[in-house]
Formats: sequence, C-alpha cells, structure tokens
Amino acid sequence: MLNPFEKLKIPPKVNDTVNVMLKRLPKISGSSVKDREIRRLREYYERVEKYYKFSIDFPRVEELHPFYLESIKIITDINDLKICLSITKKSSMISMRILRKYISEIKKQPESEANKLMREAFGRVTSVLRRSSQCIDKVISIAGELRKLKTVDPELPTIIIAGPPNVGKSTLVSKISTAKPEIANYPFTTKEIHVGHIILNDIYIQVIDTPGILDRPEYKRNKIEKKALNAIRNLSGIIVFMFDSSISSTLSIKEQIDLFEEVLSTNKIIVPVINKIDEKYDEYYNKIIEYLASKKVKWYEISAEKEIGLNELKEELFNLIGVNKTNEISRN
Ligand SMILES: Nc1nc2c(ncn2[C@@H]2O[C@H](COP(=O)(O)OP(=O)(O)OP(=O)(O)O)[C@@H](O)[C@H]2O)c(=O)[nH]1
Ligand SMILES: [Mg+2]
Repeated sequence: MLNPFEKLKIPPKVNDTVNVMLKRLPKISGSSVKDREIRRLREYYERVEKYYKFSIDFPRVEELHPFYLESIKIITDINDLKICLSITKKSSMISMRILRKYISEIKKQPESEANKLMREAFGRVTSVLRRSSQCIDKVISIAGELRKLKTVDPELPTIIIAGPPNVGKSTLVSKISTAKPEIANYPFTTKEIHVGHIILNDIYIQVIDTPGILDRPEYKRNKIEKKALNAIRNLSGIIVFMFDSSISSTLSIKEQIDLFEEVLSTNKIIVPVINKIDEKYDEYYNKIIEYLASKKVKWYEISAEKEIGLNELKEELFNLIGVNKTNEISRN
C-alpha cells in the first residue's frame, strides 16, 4: 500500500484561482459576445470543478492506515478536516450549479444581456468560493503536507531508527540506506520522517529516519516528536533505538533509559544500539551497558560516523527481517 495522498490532485488556493481567472477574462474571446461570455464561464467551471473532484477524491479518513490517520491528527483536528472537506464539496457544487444556470441563461437571453449575466455569475461564484476559502485552503495545505510522506509504504519490511535528538540517527540512516538526510550537531535537525532503502535482490527494505524524541509526557511533546512516535507506534517494523554514549549527549543517561523504556512498552522488536562508541564517556557507557545487561537484551555498539560495528548490526537486522545478508546488492 502506498501513500493514499500520493496521487491526489491538489487544486490551487482559492485566491490563486480567482486571480488567475481575473487575468484570464480579457484574454478569452469568442465568435460572438454570447460565445465569449459562455467560454469565460466554462473556464471558471473547469477550475471550480477541480475543488469538487479534490473533495471527492480525498481519501476517506475512516479507511486510512493508522500511520496516515495519525499523521493527519498531528497536523489538525479530524472533525475540523471533515467539516472543511464537506464545505469544499458543497461550495464547489453550488458554484458549479450557478455557472451552469448562467451559461444556459446566456444562451436564452439576447446578446446585449450576455456580458451583464457573465459578470453576475462571476461575482456570485467568486463570493461563494471566497466565503469558504479558509476551509478550502486548509484542506489544500493538509493534503500538501500529507503528500510529502509519499515515500512511506506501511507494508514494506521496515527498520525505524529512533532515539533522542542528536544521537546520530540520520548519520546511521545515511550509512546503511539510500537516504541522505541532513546531519548536524544540534538537536532536532531532522523535522520530518525521511525514508531510504536497502535494496536486496527481490525486496526493498525501508529504512526510516525519525526526528529526535525527548523524555517527557505526551502532552508536552511537540509536532516533531509526535511524528517520530507515530512511526514507532503505527508502522510495523523493527525499531533501532540509539543511545548516545558520548559526554555531549542531549539527554542524561536516566532520560535515555526512560525513553527506551517507553519505546519498549510498544511491544515491538527493538534493537538497542549504543552509538558514538568512538567518543564514549566511560561513566555514561558503563551505565548504559549495566542497564541493558539487567534487561537481558542483546545490544550493539557502533560508531555510525566512523562506520564501526555497522556490518554486525545490519546482519542482525536482516536476520530479524528474515533476509540473508548475502542478498544485499546495493545501498545506493
Ligand atoms: N563522535 C561521533 N559523532 C557522531 C557519530 N554519529 C553521529 N555523530 C555526530 O553527531 C551529530 C548528530 O548527528 P545526526 O546524525 O544529525 O543526529 P540525529 O540523531 O539525526 O539528530 P536529530 O535529527 O537532531 O535528532 C553530528 O555532528 C554527527 O556528525 C558517531 O558515531 N561518533
Ligand atoms: Mg536526524
């Protein structure tokens, strides 16, 4: 299943449509005044029809995969969206009806009435659209944001790279997959979910880079953190949870452990990975391994940046996914 918003045709914002139409009017001509005014209204009709089709083609919220449903909830209130979708549909239907009525009226009336009728129709439709423009434009911008998630396929075998900010998630993703996310030495560099692939003979493994998450209650979390949690909770796949063993880690060891516990509570397969082993700070490192040993889980120690321990980690991930490492042909 691909992103249900990927193929959705998103119309221009209302004001843009009206402005384009205003500029187009003097350029539309016809064989007679009647013909010209009908052509003008027909062109408006075609543009308005795009809003109608958009409202009809917008994926039904009830049928969305939980990952996409949650993606909407992060951006907006679902009920507001539903109301705005129905306003988009209704106002475009009313506008289309007005335009049809005036087109047939122009056909019936004398030539001398044609321009007046066209202007009347134009004014009425424009005011219907403008009255609903806040709602229509809202749905348009939500659809635009959702389309950006076009590469997330919730049904591909998936590895989700998660953890605190600045721990090296994007660095790891860039080393093991096709994705080339931005890497920088400050928290919240990654603000969206990014997707790369490890390509094997017959399958694609999706590798998802997520934004950093802080150890704090749900209600305090920002939209960026919520996007990461959405991937963790609603995409099926293996989670690589990264710990930072360097002295400059954004979260304290206790916070890192608490966050790990939270992710653990999702009951997904989780592979703990201690990163920045090249710059490990013994006191921190010891606390992390002491904790992981007490949990009786197998962990991996890597330096994503210096490419230490990556092969062992990949081998484990491939095993968990159920593919053989010898099948790997490329990471580009
Ligand atoms: N010493 C060392 N530094 C690393 C390692 N991996 C990443 N870094 C550095 O850590 C910083 C953060 O790396 P990113 O990959 O952007 O970290 P991130 O977890 O994606 O960060 P956010 O997107 O902000 O959550 C960068 O300066 C990296 O060069 C490592 O293994 N060792
Ligand atoms: Mg990042």
